[in-house]
Amino acid sequence: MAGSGDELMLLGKWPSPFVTRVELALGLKGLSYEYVKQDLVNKSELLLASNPVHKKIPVLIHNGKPVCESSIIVQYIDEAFPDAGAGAALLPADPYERAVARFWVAYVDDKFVPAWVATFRGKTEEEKAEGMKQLLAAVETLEGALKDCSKGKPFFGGDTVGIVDVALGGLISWVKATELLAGSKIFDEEKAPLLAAWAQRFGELDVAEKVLPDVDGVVEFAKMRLAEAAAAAAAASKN
Ligand SMILES: N[C@@H](CCC(=O)N[C@@H](CS)C(=O)NCC(=O)O)C(=O)O
Repeated sequence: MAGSGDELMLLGKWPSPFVTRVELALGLKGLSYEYVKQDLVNKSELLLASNPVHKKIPVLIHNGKPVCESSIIVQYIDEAFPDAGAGAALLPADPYERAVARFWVAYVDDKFVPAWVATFRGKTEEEKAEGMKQLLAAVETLEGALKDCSKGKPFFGGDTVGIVDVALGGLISWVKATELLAGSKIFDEEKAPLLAAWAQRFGELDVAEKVLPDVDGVVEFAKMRLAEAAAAAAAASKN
């Protein structure tokens, strides 16, 4: 467990990118925790009781108290365990820089994630193409954000990984899997060179190597889910 009486339990399921964010934050802080795998078809009493509003993973349970929503959990971990790990904070110390970092985390959640989801969950080819268009626009915006936030340093957080790195880093395997499934580049070396180099650098961190789901596995998982969704849609159209 986390030490000095702290008990941490993570309700998760492979290969959720939102769970990956929390695993990254816990790993960066060097915190140990119990991983409790969830069945999202038959949700456990523990999940339903811990996240009664959204009923989604991840949930972090700290000494019996649940914290929900991956971006909030990551910030909670940083604030609850300020001295853990190598000592580097995920949130900047300066209030203005904290606000800027939180803005970009919200941008990833509100713009990047829904566009990425639409690239493979869109009901028609047009919806998927529109998702890809919006995703590439978000990538272009994030390329500028990386330039401004990093100020020539390796990460959004500067010399060390910050909350924006964790928010976007948790999605890297899925972005790569989507590139393979869609047959087009998202973190394109030519159109978004800083972001492409950042993704490579982030993926090489020890914590990322341990935690990021294997890309081929994610591709297989996504194909399986898409086939299931297509079969369910076909069955529904017959009724
Ligand atoms: N905004 C949420 C998204 C979490 C989410 O979508 N979790 C999915 C798994 S990847 C889930 O629990 N789905 C179950 C459901 O929707 O019933 C977060 O960042 O934590």
